[in-house]
Amino acid sequence: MKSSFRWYGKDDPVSLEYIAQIPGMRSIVTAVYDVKPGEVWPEESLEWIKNECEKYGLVFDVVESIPVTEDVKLGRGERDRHIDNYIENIKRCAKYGVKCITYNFMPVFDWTRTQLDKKADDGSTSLVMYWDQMKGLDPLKDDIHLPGWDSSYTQDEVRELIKAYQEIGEEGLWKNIEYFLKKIIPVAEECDVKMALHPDDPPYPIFGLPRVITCEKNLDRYLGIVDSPSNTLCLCTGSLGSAKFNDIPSLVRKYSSEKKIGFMHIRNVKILEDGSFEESGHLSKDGTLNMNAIIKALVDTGFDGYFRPDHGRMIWQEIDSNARPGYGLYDRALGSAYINGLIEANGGKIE
Ligand code: DNO
Repeated sequence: MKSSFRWYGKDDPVSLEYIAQIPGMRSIVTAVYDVKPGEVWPEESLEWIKNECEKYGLVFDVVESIPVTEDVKLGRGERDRHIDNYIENIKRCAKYGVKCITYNFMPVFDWTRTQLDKKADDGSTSLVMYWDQMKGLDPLKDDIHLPGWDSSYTQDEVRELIKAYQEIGEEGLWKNIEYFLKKIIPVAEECDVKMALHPDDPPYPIFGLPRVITCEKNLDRYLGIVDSPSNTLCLCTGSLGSAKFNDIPSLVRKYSSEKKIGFMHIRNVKILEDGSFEESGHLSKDGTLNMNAIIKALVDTGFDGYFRPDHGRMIWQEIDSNARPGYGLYDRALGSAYINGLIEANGGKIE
């Protein structure tokens, strides 16, 4: 398995030098952040990332993410131009050594949380989604700014998008997914790149928006649209695992045996009585997921793709460092070391 770590580029307070010092670290997961979704990434930016990583003995071979625009997801407006640019971006990434590209099909908002700095008893903070903070919020009526949401949309734009998604519904979204996949997967295959689809986080509809990358049946449907070694999942244990109906070790075992996992996001999450959840430390005992069963499933099925520790808590005062919520150095590095231990103890190999 290939150990990787997310890095937000030159503005990330977590340096490549520090990342390279994490035991077993190999690959950097990043993106070009200063280009609007739907546009083409300059080659110089990709070359710069590759060279920076190499200076520290790291490999730039995973992209997270090339964003899929709302026009593509809604099947309207500039869809075809955006897909052409997406294809060009896949080719460019491949030219600079990228082997795996993460993306998602979540309408309007990526991950949804109600608080990014919930303090635990030990003083650490983490991201949470509490239903009692969500209840009563109606984005069609209220001006809502949930943490982590793209603030480039005005409230009116958000309302228009929500209505457009409500009109196309789940089946409309599936149709647009199919259109997109049929265009991009053959190109990714030619370029020897795995496209790794990130599940919806959390894996159920929010504010009446259709969300379909949520459960085993829908993951099967997705993978069945184009049968190709390049059509894979970014199996995020914390996203799928924030709903009790997903049995994560069994999903990992199944999709890894089928060679349908391009990338593993590995973190724990604690589901509360009412379905709310808190991002916990990676250790099994601290959350709801059995982390050893997840790693054992990967090792038993010969998984040789990329994995990364996912969100960490903020510990040791790192909250003051300006690192993005969930993306500080310390707790993710602890998560990485813990995952390494589980891999080794199960007889797996870290490349
Ligand atoms: C959250 C991340 C997601 C992920 C995208 C992939 O921290 O795991 O934002 O990067 O959904 O497209």
